[in-house]
Amino acid sequence: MIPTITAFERSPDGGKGLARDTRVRWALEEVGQPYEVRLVSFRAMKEPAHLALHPFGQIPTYEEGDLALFETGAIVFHIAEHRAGLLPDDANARARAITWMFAALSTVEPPILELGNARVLEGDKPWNKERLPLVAERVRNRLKQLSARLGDADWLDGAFSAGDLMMASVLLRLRMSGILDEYPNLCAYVARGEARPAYKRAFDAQHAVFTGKPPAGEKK
Ligand SMILES: N[C@@H](CCC(=O)N[C@@H](CS)C(=O)NCC(=O)O)C(=O)O
Repeated sequence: MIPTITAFERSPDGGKGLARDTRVRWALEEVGQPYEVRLVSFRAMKEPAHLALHPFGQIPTYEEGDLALFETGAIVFHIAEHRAGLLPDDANARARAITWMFAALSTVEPPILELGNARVLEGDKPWNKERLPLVAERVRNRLKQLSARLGDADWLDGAFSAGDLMMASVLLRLRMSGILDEYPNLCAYVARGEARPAYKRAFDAQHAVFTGKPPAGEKK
């Protein structure tokens, strides 16, 4: 059964990998699972048909037979659980890889999202000048801790896993801020993720939506 995911019909970043369907595409590419994409407009995302799939009216969603999922953590976990390539076989190593997925989404991503909000949505508020450095400091604290843990390893816990896929996806969103550059080992970590053929295929497939040149193999 070929799964179908949803993605932006028009993306704020023009398909440069920041929309969260990228992580789902990446996971599907890592495990060699072909997929279809249904593009949705901002209006359609808030209408009943899409809300039935995603209660918060967002992308991505994932449909496979009778199963409909939302939340990238749940989707990537589902893909990793049912296909080989993203989680180790050893039970403890598997549990640790899953831990890194949660860490990416619940410990590292929130301050990064907060920084994005402070920069973009709150940029014109009179209190922004005071708040922005505080928010940026929270991001730096997390990156410092993550950087210390990663050290000079290639990946967070042995071989590349869904935990790295999620962590690199979360860190990618920081690049524009310049903060990631302060942590060379995290920069190199993200670059290693982006260099993976599966990531490149995922990026190209998303980018093609906006350049009008579908990459070979993707059904439209
Ligand atoms: N926690 C959710 C976040 C989903 C999310 O924020 N999606 C964004 C695109 S990257 C979206 O649909 N934004 C439009 C909106 O919220 O109206 C996940 O990881 O799937």
